[in-house]
Amino acid sequence: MKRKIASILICVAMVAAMVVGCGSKEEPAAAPTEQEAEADTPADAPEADAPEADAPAAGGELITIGFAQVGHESDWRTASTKSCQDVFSEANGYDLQFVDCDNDSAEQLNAVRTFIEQDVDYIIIDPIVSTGWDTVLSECESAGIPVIIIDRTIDDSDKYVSWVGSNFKTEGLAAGEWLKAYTEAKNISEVNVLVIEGSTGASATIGRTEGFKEIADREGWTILDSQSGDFTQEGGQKVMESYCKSYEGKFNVVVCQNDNEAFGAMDAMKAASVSYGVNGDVILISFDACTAGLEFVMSGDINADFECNPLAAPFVEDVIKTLQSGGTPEKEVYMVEHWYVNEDILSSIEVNGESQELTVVTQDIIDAQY
Ligand code: GYE
Repeated sequence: MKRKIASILICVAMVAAMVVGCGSKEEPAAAPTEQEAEADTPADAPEADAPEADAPAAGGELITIGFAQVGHESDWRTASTKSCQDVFSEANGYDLQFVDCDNDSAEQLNAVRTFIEQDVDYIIIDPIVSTGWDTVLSECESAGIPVIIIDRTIDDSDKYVSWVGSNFKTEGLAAGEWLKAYTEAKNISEVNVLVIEGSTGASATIGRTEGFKEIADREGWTILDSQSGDFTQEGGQKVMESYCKSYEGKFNVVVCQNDNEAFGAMDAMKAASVSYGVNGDVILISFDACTAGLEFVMSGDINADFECNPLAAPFVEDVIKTLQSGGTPEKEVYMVEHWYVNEDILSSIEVNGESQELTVVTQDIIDAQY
């Protein structure tokens, strides 16, 4: 559907919007409850599979959406892609142009420019890196194509209508606060940490690094090293192999900034005869809490996993419906997330002065996860 038709529809739909209201759902960042932990979609998630009366496809034509996805580096990413493909299906009234940018920023800028040439109705970007966006977003603006940012943030431009994602710094702070409470509970006084970062320049990496470091500095922990494993299993394994050689016997905490890196790090530690997890010498912390990650939490191989929720597409659709009906969506929409642990020794932690629940992983939680 071309924007010219869309603008006519907007006028028609504005009346409906005035009746039904059009604010997108705004979720608090990470204030988990038991009930939410058991739910398989974010609390209050908009219906993802059935367009409503004022839905984009109301005019009978498909809404075209260009989605410049980061790549396919992790289980999280696979779930994010599937979430978008499920929601923005033809059956739901969309024509989705999906581009896997393979973690290549230049390719992602090209993809966005191709969407402009194709004159799509909306562009969704999950920014591989957080900078270098202002020029291309100005081009989208000049072409009159609304841009929605998903997952990672952009630091050097605000020329987009909405961002839907997670608070990565809060995730990092939560990991730090959990480690502080856990080491106190276990009477561990020396904390020597190795960090395996995500992809360099990604806001997810920057936020998780900053958040964790803030607590490490406050508590006087030693961060022995912090290198990128590029959010992949292979990357996590390689970095951990070299850490096991360089820091043999010197570390008791490993922080992997996503589950796939943790899978690789576990293989490397196993090969180097380093024991980890609840019965091991090394405390293993991870982020994402994908299904396989949670299985490792339940088995005690990963001590704690800080969830990042990839199922944002229903919220993005909500933004698009709001725009279609002439409304103004929220500029920022946060996903609901939970902090998962193996042991039942701490029930909550204080993050940013707020008490946040810790959830012990059960099979039901794993079965409901992405
Ligand atoms: O944690 C990781 C993925 O941007 C939050 O990217 C996302 C991160 C996620 O590759 O697994």
